[in-house]
Amino acid sequence: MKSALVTGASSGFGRACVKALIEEGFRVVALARRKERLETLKSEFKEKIHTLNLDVRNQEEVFEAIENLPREFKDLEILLNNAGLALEQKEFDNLSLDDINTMVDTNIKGFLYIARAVIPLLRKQKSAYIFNIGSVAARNPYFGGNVYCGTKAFVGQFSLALRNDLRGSNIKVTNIAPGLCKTEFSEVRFKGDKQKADALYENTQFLSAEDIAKVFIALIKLPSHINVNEIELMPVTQTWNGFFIEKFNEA
Ligand code: NDP
Ligand code: 8X3
Repeated sequence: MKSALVTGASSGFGRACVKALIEEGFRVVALARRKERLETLKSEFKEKIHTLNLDVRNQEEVFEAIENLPREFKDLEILLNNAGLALEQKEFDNLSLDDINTMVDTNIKGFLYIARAVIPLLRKQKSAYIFNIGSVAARNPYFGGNVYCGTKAFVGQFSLALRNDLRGSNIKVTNIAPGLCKTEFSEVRFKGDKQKADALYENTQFLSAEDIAKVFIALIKLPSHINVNEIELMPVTQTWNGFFIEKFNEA
């Protein structure tokens, strides 16, 4: 049976993709920090799931856990490198150093630890597939996006560059860059302020985590010779807001 590893499996895109992969006949290694959420997945999917309760920022734990995967989960063919977060939406110079570090350490460094630990396993397969979760924020700077936008731009460029390094390996790489999608993302960003988070999704149509999972599964099912480098998706209700132009007040 084919295996996949999904980071950020306790919520949102990750959890929806775990379920979709299992429906497609994969065994899944599900990684996240919240143990109780992982236990719920384990009790639902039993032997089809192996849970890794860890923080992607912990370099040592990441490498140790992946090195010691049970034999029946070690033949990884798919990596969904998805765990990530935004914190706050305010001017960079008002952002705390803790928040800056958490975003960089999770979205860039933790993301790289996972890729670095898993790619040697993917290389052992006849073919394999790496999905990185970027964002529309990578190419569309918005007020207060600063560090988060930068981390997702990193994911996008790293994904493209990685394809060069993997040439000849039969490992595909796709950067999936979603727009507005209702998950726990905004609650995390606004640090539990549910009202502020909900306001973003009020009176509009947003993407769901299941929508992302559908796109993910459709990509997996493409013919083996096609590599989709990047895919950006938004709800139809979302477009761009254009440039902001400062107007001087006349005296
Ligand atoms: P959620 O907040 O619902 O899920 C985030 C997941 O990441 C959780 O499972 C969380 O698990 C995990 N995670 C966060 N930090 C860590 C860590 N240090 N170690 C391990 N796991 C971690 O948000 P989404 O599903 O929306 O987000 C998934 C990805 O999609 C993120 O990279 C996000 O930036 C990106 N994205 C989201 C969009 C949106 O509008 N929702 C749009 C574009 C991109 P736990 O807390 O249990 O560790
Ligand atoms: C999440 C989408 O626009 O809130 O990556 O940054 S956005």
